[in-house]
Amino acid sequence: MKLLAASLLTLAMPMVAQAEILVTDPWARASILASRLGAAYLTLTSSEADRLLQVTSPAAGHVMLHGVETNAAGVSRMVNIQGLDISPGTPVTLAPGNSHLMLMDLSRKLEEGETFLLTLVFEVAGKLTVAVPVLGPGAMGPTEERP
Ligand SMILES: [Cu+2]
Repeated sequence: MKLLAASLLTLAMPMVAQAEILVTDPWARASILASRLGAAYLTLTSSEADRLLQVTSPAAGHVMLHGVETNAAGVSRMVNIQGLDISPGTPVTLAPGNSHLMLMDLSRKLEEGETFLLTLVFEVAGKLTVAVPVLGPGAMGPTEERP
């Protein structure tokens, strides 16, 4: 499995280099039990105004853009977002408790240490494919993982 992850990463590299959008710190949480839902997070930085329109992954049947809304009673719920605007030079961070990429109908469990591909479609920059490492089930981000 490690070998496969490494070759996928190499494949994804040239596409990353050509894009005008910088994707940093992509990561996902390992699946809990048999859940077929997952979430992926990353930071997007663009030199131009752009908009994330769509996300796909071979690991998931469907990827949705989700935001989090908190009502007057303090109860949070996830809401669908039709697109994610990116202002020039301002990083947009998707993180737990905030906006995220919801992975629906996972083809199989996301195991810690694995990597899967995510293709992001932007209005201006076009398609961009990144390799997403799977961290532990309780991880809060890639920097916390390695002290
Ligand atoms: Cu969600």
